[in-house]
Amino acid sequence: MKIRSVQIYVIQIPLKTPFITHLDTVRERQGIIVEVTDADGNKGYGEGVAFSSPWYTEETVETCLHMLSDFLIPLLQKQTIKQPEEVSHLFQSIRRNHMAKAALETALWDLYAKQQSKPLAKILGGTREKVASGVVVAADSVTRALKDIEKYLEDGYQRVKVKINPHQDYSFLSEIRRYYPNLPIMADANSAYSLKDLDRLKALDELNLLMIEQPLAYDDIVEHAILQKELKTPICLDESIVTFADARKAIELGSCKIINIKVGRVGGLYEAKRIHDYCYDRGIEVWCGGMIEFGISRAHNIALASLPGFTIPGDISASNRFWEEDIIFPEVGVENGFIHVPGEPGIGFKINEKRLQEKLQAKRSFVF
Ligand code: OSB
Ligand code: MG
Repeated sequence: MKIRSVQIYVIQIPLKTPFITHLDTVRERQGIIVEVTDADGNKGYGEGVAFSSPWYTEETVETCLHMLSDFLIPLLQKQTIKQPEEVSHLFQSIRRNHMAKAALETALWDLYAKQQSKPLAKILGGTREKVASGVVVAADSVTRALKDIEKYLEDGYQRVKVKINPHQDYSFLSEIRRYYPNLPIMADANSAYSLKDLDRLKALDELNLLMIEQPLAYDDIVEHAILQKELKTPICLDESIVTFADARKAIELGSCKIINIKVGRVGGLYEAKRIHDYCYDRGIEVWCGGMIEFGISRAHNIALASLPGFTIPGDISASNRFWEEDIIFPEVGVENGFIHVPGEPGIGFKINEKRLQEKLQAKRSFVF
């Protein structure tokens, strides 16, 4: 792919409103933008989606910078690659650190698609012209949640996900259900429960939720299998699925009926597509997860969600869900509940240089 240089930009932008979960409250979003330039001057972009602290996974912005600078970029400098499919294999000598890997791997996919003058969605095998858009409500009061939902429904979102925990579940959700009897609602627990809470979780069955996401420990697919047998509501796994092998094991064990695929969590688009293909062949529904991301990762999500197995609206919202101003042109918008899949080469969005410079905290350059 004739890579000439890699630039890393670290940015930080405040969220319009705090994103509250039982694990952490995100007010400021730090992120890593990776820019890969080839010998002809084509540029591919990727985004590192780790947070500033390790509350969602073990990675952080700092660990990603370390991995990229000291291991991943040097590997790429040593070895020429023909296609982005080879990158996962190249990175196999480094254990985990999936978000760091995905930041660079996704940039190479964008670059490759631009070199081929094709939309990334088409390169990946996407079949949709638009993807269904869902939104996440991460508030700590039902009044706030209802206000947010009202606004999001006006914006056209098709599905609402609500963050839950043992202090904010049945009465919280049933209040929302009372206002919106027919709304597709799902709940995400981010591992707030254990099997001791079986009755609390069973009580949610009557609320007609689309699914419950990651109710139990992030690393326990055995207990999720036990729970799924007790629940009518489908379980969706998020944190538990960090590799293709995890997806296979969880499906074989009956730990979930649905999988949330996040490109960063699984180490890149190649692994994300492998999980999609495996689920598609077996009739397991998948949807694309979100990471409170900036426009570059959002663009990669749109391309991924255009694959045929993404049958459930994902956590892919408009740029203005989180940001006063995003770092891409045009910004991602939602129209009648859908996001248009770009037809331009690569991710189909340009970088908003002015915004990037305005929010820049640090920059590193690597010449090949
Ligand atoms: O558990 O899905 C999650 C955001 C950050 C970390 C973990 C999760 C989330 C979300 C998605 O819920 C938010 C979004 O980007 O829309
Ligand atoms: Mg989740």
